[in-house]
Amino acid sequence: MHIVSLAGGIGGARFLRGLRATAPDAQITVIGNTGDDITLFGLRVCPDLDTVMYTLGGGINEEQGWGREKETHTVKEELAAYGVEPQWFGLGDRDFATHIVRSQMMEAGYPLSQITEALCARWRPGVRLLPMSDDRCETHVVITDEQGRRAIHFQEWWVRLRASIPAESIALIGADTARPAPGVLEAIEEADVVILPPSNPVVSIGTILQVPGIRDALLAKTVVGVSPIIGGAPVRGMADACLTAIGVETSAQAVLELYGADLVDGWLVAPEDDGVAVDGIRVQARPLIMHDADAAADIARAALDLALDLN
Ligand code: GDP
Ligand code: FO1
Ligand code: CA
Ligand code: CA
Repeated sequence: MHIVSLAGGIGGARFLRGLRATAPDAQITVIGNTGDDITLFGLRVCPDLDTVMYTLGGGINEEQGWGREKETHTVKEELAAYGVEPQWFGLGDRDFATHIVRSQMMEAGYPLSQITEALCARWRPGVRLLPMSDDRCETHVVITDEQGRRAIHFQEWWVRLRASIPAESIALIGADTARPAPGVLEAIEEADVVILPPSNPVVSIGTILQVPGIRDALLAKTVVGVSPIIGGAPVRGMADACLTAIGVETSAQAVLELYGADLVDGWLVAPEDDGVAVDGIRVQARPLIMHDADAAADIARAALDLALDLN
């Protein structure tokens, strides 16, 4: 069986760990969000790809959900001692090595997809991890602050500002001309089922769906999604601020409608959201909090069973 899953960072990675556990014999291809990517100190940082790679590879900082376990911050302290900006983004020493390898390979002309494959040769995540695109496209957020109305990088809004200033709009710069990375459309074509994990519906799943060709390719497939919104709030993070920015209510119903009845065939919601309904979509209610690896595996199993049933 071939499963394709789109994924952002923490929500996607924890779900994928459950999916891998519940379907050990399946071939899983992950299409990762690269809209969060940013160049800092001359190095290319891919937070969501790295979160998936480290989580599935056993190197993640479990409490934080991103970055490496047993991390130290000597390089960050030394950069700060030089007064080098930005100081609001915390790269750890172990994590720096990943970005150095990636940037060196980019400088040598390798595309991100091949670089990601090379990095995964070390981490052996047990899935095939593909960036959504080899073309650079980054999420930017329009805000108004004391400097006036301007667009800033998504990371600055998310990490420095903690989404405290409302986003007036969110745009994926470069989306118009981005092409799906090699293997992405082929994997979707070959997939038996497609699963949308409980990732951020705007800046993770929404971003991947904006790469020309990906959404259209998914329409022909059986797609089951897991709601990242429970009882009108994100389980973790600030997805509500992203949904508000695009004029969508923070609810399991509204996220389903955002994805669309043409795309989604099945939708898992939490028990408190029982009653969510859209014509033509099979909705099931069940516990959706990934307390631990077992809980994540149960949720993944439910999503997979629903997809196979719909197939
Ligand atoms: P990020 O890139 O690190 O922000 O991670 P993702 O985009 O993959 O996932 C973030 C989303 O996951 C947030 O909207 C959360 O509400 C959702 N999320 C996190 N943990 C859980 C969980 O245990 N259950 C559900 N249903 N959603 C979760
Ligand atoms: N998130 C933070 O809240 N603060 C940080 O300093 C930070 C550093 C960081 C470094 C590498 C990495 O892969 C992720 C990092 N994150 C940090 C998380 C991440 O940037 C965001 O949560 C996501 O991009 C949103 O999905
Ligand atoms: Ca992300
Ligand atoms: Ca379909």
